[in-house]
This record gives sequence, C-alpha cells and structure tokens, in this order.
Amino acid sequence: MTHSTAPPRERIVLAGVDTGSDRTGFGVEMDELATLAKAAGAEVVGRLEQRRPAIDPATLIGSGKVAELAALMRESNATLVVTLNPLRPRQRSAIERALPDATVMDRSVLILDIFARHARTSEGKLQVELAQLRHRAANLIGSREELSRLGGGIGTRGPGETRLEVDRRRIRSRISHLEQQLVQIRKRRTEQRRSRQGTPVVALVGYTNAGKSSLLNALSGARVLVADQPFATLDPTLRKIRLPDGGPAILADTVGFISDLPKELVAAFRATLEEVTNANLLVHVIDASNPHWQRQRASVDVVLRELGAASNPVVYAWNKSDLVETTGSRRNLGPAGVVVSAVTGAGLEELRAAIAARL
Ligand SMILES: Nc1nc2c(ncn2[C@@H]2O[C@H](COP(=O)(O)OP(=O)(O)OP(=O)(O)O)[C@@H](O)[C@H]2O)c(=O)[nH]1
Ligand SMILES: [Mg+2]
Repeated sequence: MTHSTAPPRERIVLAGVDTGSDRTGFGVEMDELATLAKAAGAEVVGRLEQRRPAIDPATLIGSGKVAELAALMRESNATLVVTLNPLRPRQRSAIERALPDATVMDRSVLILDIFARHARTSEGKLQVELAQLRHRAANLIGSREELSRLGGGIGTRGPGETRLEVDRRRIRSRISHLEQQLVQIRKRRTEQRRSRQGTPVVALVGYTNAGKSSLLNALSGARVLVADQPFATLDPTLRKIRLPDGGPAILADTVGFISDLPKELVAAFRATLEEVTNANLLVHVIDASNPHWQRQRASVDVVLRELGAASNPVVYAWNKSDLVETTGSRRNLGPAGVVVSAVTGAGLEELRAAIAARL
C-alpha cells in the first residue's frame, strides 16, 4: 500500500458561457482553462458549457444551468467552480448560494493563484500579492470565499491566507505599503539598467509555455527552470551572451503572456516587465507546434501594446520546429522570422545572426 502525504487535489468543475460566433475559440479557451486548473494543482472533474446570446446578469450562466451545475458538482464530488467568463461579485454570490458547499471563482483568480504558487523571489511575491489584493478590493463583497475558506486551497493562497475580515481599509493600507516597496524595486531596476548602459538588451517574450526559458538556456548556457505548464517563469533572468559579430548582449527571460491576462497582473508586474519595455529588441517566441499559434501571437501583441512595447523592433522565433512537419511548414509560418528548436538546437546560429543584424 502506498501512502501519500500530499493533500488531496481540489476537484474542479469548469463552467463557460459561449456568447460569440467563434466556436473553435471557445473550445480552445475551455481547454486552456483546464490546463490552468491543473497548473493550480487541481483536478478537473467536470465541464459545463452553455451557449447563450449574452451573459446572465444575475447568475452568469442561466438559472436553469445553475441547477444543472449543482447536480454536476454533487455527482462529481467537486468543491470548486471556475468560470471562463469574468464573474461579478453579485453573480458569484448568486451561484454560491445555489451550491452550498462550493466556492466559485473566475479565470482571473485562477491565474492569480498560479502566479502565487510560482512566485519565488521577494519581488515576485510582492507583485503577486499586490495584484491579488487589488483584484480583491475591486471585487469585495461578502462571499463564502472570504467567510469560510482558510488554508491552502485554490484562490486562498497569498493574501487570502491572512484573515477573513480583511476589510477594505486594511486591504487599502496593505496595498499602499506594497506600492511603496514596489517603487523601491523599480528604482533599483532602473539603476541596474543604467549601470548596464551600452550593452544592448534582448528580451524574450511570448505566450506562456512557448519555450522562452528553454531558448534562454540554449542560447546562453543558463539553467533556468523549464516546465511543461503555464507560468513556470515569473522572475526575470538576465544572461550575457556573445553575438556572432563578437559584441555582447543581455538576454532577458521573463513572465509569459496569455490571452486576457488579468489587468491587475499586468499593472503589478510592471517593474518586472520593464525589462521588456526597455529592451532594444524583442524576440517573440512562438510555439510553432501549437495549432493555435496565431491566436496566441495576437494575444501577445495585445499585452505588448498594453505595456507600450508594441513599437519595439521584433524578431520572431518559431520554436519547437522539431515537432512540426518540415515540408511546407516554413511557408505556413507567415512573417519573417527564424525557425528554431530549443531542444535540438536547430536554427540557433541563424537566430543569433538575426539578433545581431537587428541590433
Ligand atoms: N519539442 C520541443 N519542446 C520544447 C521546445 N522548447 C521548449 N519546449 C518545451 O516546452 C515546455 C515549455 O518550455 P519553457 O521554456 O518552460 O517555456 P516558457 O515560454 O519559458 O514558459 P513560461 O515560463 O511558463 O511562460 C517545456 O516542456 C519545454 O521542454 C522545443 O524547441 N521543442
Ligand atoms: Mg519560462
């Protein structure tokens, strides 16, 4: 007999309302939500999808569907619902009232939770906590999550673990404390950048799991964490590399992007993401083996625009080429760029040359 000391994984039901005409898009987003739930340490035991022209203002999913959800939760022994669509506090309370033993949260809270799990440095932890508190402050009304959930469950990591009656005032004062610390961090980063002056910075950007950290390792001999899960990297890593023309450059790896990245996260991670906005060149890493790379590339461009980095020069790196059929694939990949594989090393010399040429 084997004994496991790991706590039982939370059993999650995913719920999504499809209001658009983009059926494939909806399916892709639900699949991605399942990946996110797994990265948060949960087990997906059910999936409820509904097609309706608009979100139900009272309950998000239609009220009939809420009853169906309650039955599904009972049958599958689930304790947590994660919705694809953003939840208003009122909608969350309404669904929770119909599900007496369950917590309800949306995708943004789930993503914040993954960030909280993966934050390692004090800078990363501080930024995640700030994002979580800002999100909480914006959605604060009594919900079961605030009233009875303590401990290590999803959505309760970080600031949630503190205390329940964290009222608005205490959240506010904690937020302003964190903001002050963040000002210091930004100052320090700006100084560090100034001291590097003269050495061009190349930032690896891209959808989460595209292979940015793998490319950093392959190009610089670094050994940063690579993992087949979203948001493995939260903290920026900088490595010096030599370009084919002999000149040095600093290669920066940082947090990956995702579609509809919670705005609190983008704001809170500004200090970290300044490595991207201040970079001389972006290497936009694309997972060429992902059937939805076009959607992912567009999402990355949206975040780059939000960061004010949309006009930075870009080289596209079509990564994971080892997983893509070679014949004809190059043509399908669209705009200029270099086809690479961080795993086999294919195309890396070409990528170095492209970086040198653009700098
Ligand atoms: N086959 C193949 N797998 C790759 C390649 N590059 C990366 N991977 C795999 O893709 C997964 C994600 O790689 P990472 O380097 O962690 O990706 P990332 O973009 O840094 O991801 P986040 O930090 O989570 O945003 C890992 O399982 C890697 O082993 C490649 O060229 N070929
Ligand atoms: Mg990474």
